[in-house]
Amino acid sequence: MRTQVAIIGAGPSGLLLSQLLHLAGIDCVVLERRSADYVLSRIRAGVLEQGMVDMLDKAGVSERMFKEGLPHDGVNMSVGDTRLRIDLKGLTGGKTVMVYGQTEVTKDLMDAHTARDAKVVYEAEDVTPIDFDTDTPRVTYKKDGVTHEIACDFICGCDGYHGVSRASVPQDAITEFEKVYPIGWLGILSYVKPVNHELIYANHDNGFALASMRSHTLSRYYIQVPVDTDINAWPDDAIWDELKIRLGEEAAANMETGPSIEKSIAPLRSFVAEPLRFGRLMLAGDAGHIVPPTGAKGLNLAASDIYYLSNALIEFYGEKSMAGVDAYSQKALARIWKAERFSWWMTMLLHKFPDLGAFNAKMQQTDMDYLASSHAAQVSLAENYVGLPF
Ligand code: FAS
Ligand code: PHB
Repeated sequence: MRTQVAIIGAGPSGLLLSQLLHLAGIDCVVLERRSADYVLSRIRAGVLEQGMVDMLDKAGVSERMFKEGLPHDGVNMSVGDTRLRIDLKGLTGGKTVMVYGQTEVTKDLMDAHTARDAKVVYEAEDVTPIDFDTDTPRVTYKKDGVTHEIACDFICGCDGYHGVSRASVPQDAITEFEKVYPIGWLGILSYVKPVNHELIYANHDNGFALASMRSHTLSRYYIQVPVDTDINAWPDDAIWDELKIRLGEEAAANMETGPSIEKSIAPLRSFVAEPLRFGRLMLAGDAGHIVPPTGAKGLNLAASDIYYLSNALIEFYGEKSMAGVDAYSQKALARIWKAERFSWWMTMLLHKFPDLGAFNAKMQQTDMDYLASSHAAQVSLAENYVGLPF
């Protein structure tokens, strides 16, 4: 088989790239090792920056998002007794965020691919990028016991943190920056009405909690837990009790509880690989970077990577210019590191680390008090939360 762009991974990065390239008349194949149902079963991001909303609109998959998504003008934060609403819209000249789950984003992208009978191979085994340091890269994979080979011009590694793409790059050609936090987020999904019409991030003496949502009837909550926590140690009632403590009296009084329909623990890590391009192989999304979810940046960083990468490939095929491809890594990393910084800062502000100590606890409280007293500090948080420009 031959195609122009081979994409490894059918998560939001891979499917968004595939959709944008198709609309530009560029032929691509997507290779995904899991089933479509498995990909959809992973409950992940919930908050979309305007940049992601615009990308989904450009990709022609925004209809349901505009109908069912919840635009949010503000977000709430509390550290100890200091509570604060950050007026995102007022502080950023009108920018907002859209609450619309990653599962729905991925489903909308999958439906668009199905509608045009796009070449997406699910349950592709042993996907292997080959010769990407030449002008004639290839990808091999196995399906139903048969080995296939795809000749292409470019390979886009959209296969997440544990994917094969970054792992295929020679160790001396890549530098990895990583910070692993000794905490995880235990998340639950439950068909109960959200406790507040906007998100609440709370740093309580017991630890971090987040009240989020997917709709007016489906809530998403998280509590910080030690990274080695056994999820069976947290029955639903214990989670609801802890959320009531950590989110404060007003939230506790308004909180509707119910059975969890999903419960999982995600470890927290900051990670960046440099560069993101190796000859004809480019990394995008979680394949190239990971942020702790505290800043709601993970999925949204995939959007800016795909913005730069799709434009670079469209330029290559349209103008036979490698300028965009050559500039991809540097452009993407400039925005990635700023999102890494914001996600790290929000994580350090809002969590009770085992080795925090009295001084760092004072710094957290003082950081929050400064935020509450400074318009400039709130503008800074707001412009990062709604998303820095692409
Ligand atoms: P993904 O990991 O979503 O997709 C990669 C795809 O590649 C997967 O479908 C995988 O099966 C496939 N793949 C992997 N190896 C392969 C191989 N060898 N061959 C073929 N296919 C292969 N972000 C937020 O903003 N907010 C959150 O609350 C949040 N929570 C998260 C919770 C968890 C547990 C995780 C893991 C991530 C979370 N994220 C969150 C970040 C998340 O949303 C990612 O940023 C987003 O999924 C990035 O999308 P992709 O780059 O497409 O990577
Ligand atoms: C979510 O709704 O899953 C969510 C929202 C904001 C975050 C992280 C996760 O920062």
